[in-house]
Amino acid sequence: MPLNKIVLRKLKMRLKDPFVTSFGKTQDKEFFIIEAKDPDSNAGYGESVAFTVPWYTEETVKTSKHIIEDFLIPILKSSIIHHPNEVTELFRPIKRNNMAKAAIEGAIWDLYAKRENIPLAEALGGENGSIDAGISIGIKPSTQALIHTIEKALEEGYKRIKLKIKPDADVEVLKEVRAHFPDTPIMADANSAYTLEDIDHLKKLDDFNLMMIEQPLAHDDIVDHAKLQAHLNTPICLDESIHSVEDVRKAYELGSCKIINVKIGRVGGLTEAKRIHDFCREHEMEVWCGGMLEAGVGRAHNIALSTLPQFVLPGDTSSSSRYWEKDIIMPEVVTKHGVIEVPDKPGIGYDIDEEAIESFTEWVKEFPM
Ligand code: OSB
Ligand code: MG
Repeated sequence: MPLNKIVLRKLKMRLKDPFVTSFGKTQDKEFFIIEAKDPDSNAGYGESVAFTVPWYTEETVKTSKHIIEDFLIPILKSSIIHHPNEVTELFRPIKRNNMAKAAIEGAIWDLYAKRENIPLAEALGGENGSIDAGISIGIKPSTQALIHTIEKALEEGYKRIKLKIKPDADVEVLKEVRAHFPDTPIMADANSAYTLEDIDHLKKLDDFNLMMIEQPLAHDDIVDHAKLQAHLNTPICLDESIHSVEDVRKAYELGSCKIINVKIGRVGGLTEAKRIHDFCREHEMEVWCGGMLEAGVGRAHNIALSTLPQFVLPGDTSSSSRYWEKDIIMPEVVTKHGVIEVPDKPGIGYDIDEEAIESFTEWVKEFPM
């Protein structure tokens, strides 16, 4: 795969509504679009997902830039790549910084699929022509506002509702929500807001017939999660704790969770995400694709990944319009009756909206290969 240029483009886009979690609020999304170009004018696109503040994992927009410019691009420059699944190995000498790695690796996967003239979903071994869409709803100022948002999401057809919870907004909120929506598939995401000392409190969540509780305990824990899972009927899903297929294996062996949320950025790219998928398939663990409030390019990658057969639960990939007044891809991602149709064009299958991307661009830097 001949590479002749990498373009690093810094964007800033404003979310329609601030997204609130147990850690704080995100409204302006800053990120990079990576463009990997070959001599035949094919271009592959990747999107970085680290936030400006390291509240979710340790990476930030600035650490991503540092790692991409100073380490990952020089590695690419001095390497020959035959297939995108070699990139993970090439980047292995650089520890962690998975979101920086995934942004580049994603662009190379897209370029590869375009050169092969096949959809990215097919290049990854995907089997499904459409994916089920769920929605992740941030913490709202009141339970009434939350119930209203859930009503709207259900009218739009989303197949499951994820709510954010935290220690002073959990049991009472879920009690009211469950009373309003007795049969809706609902799950709760704590973004590591609890400790094992909260075990009796967390056991109360078993009353609400939740599909799962996502990342209740520390971002770097799998031991306490195993202790907690032994006391809960509700399945635990791990998000922040999972950075690799090795982490999934250990969580599986310890019994730390029953379900895995895969995020391409958190695990260092599509190749590792696929490995996690394969492990889960072999061990009959349910898996779904999480989200990082992505713009269109990252969203398109999530859609392609979600076509793999063990993605048996609806993910957090929703319509572009849920996040943005205007997205950077054409057409935008649309959910109809809770389903997103997977594009059948080569690569990510969506075109870049050049005018839109320009309007959100702060700067562009080019790296000849
Ligand atoms: O914990 O899954 C999470 C958003 C930002 C950071 C972490 C998380 C989330 C979400 C929203 O839940 C996912 C999305 O809609 O993209
Ligand atoms: Mg989460």
